[in-house]
Amino acid sequence: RTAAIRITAEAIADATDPRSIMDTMTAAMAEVGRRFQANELFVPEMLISARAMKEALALLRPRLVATDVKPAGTVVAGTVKGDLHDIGKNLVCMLLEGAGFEVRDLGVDVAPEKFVDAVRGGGVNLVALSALLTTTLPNMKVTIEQLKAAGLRDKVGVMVGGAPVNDRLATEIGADGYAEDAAGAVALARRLAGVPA
Ligand code: B1M
Repeated sequence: RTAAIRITAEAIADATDPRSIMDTMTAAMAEVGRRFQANELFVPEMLISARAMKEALALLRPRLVATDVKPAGTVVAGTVKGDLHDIGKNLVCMLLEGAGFEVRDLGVDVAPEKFVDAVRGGGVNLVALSALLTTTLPNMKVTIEQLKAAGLRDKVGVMVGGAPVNDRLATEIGADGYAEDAAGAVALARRLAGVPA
């Protein structure tokens, strides 16, 4: 963990592009996932890796969110119910803020009703749902259905993402779009909010 922080601080001091530091960390985390799947790493090591990445990302945060862009809209974001993975969602939130969006991050394990309440509160343009587990994917659909049932679905754009999500699933569950990564999420959010690229 200290090594990740030290290397990140050094890269920042060397004026390395923060996006490329972020991409390096993301690739390292993908390797952690591969090793976990191959039974070479276990949950405690995944936790250590996650903590290292979160703390290193905290150093990058001011560089990723620094913006003088005009307000682009308000996004309510969260990881869906049952799912505790938040590193990717946090990255998406940081880049959205950097692109001028106001982000209301509801955190992890967010019940559909919480998303509905946040949209009901008003002033929301987009809802951003993240899921990393195949077992929690259905909660994206449930969230969209509850927005519909509350009569709020037409008032917001809904974007979805996370490792097990794809374009087809997004269409099937009635989302407005899917993005593969955080940079793609910004492009998608701009498109859905009608902000020129
Ligand atoms: Co978990 N985990 N995990 N885990 N974990 C995965 C997801 C897994 C694929 C690992 C594996 O088997 N290879 C696997 C899921 C398998 C499946 O569902 N088929 C898995 C599992 C099984 C589990 C547990 C069940 C393990 C257990 O307890 N036995 C458990 C579940 C807990 C729960 O949520 N209820 C669990 C727990 C954990 C930790 C807590 C240890 C930790 C999370 C810590 C945290 O987030 N605070 C963890 C981690 C770190 C991982 C891996 C290794 C890395 C995830 C990550 O942070 N990646 C992951 C393996 C993997 O993904 N390869 C794995 C880095 C991050 C930058 O990428 O999150 O993909 P990602 O986000 C990307 C894109 O997906 C996209 O943009 C981001 C930036 O580019 N994106 C969006 C994400 N959200 C978006 C939203 C958008 C648009 C784009 O629009 C709204």
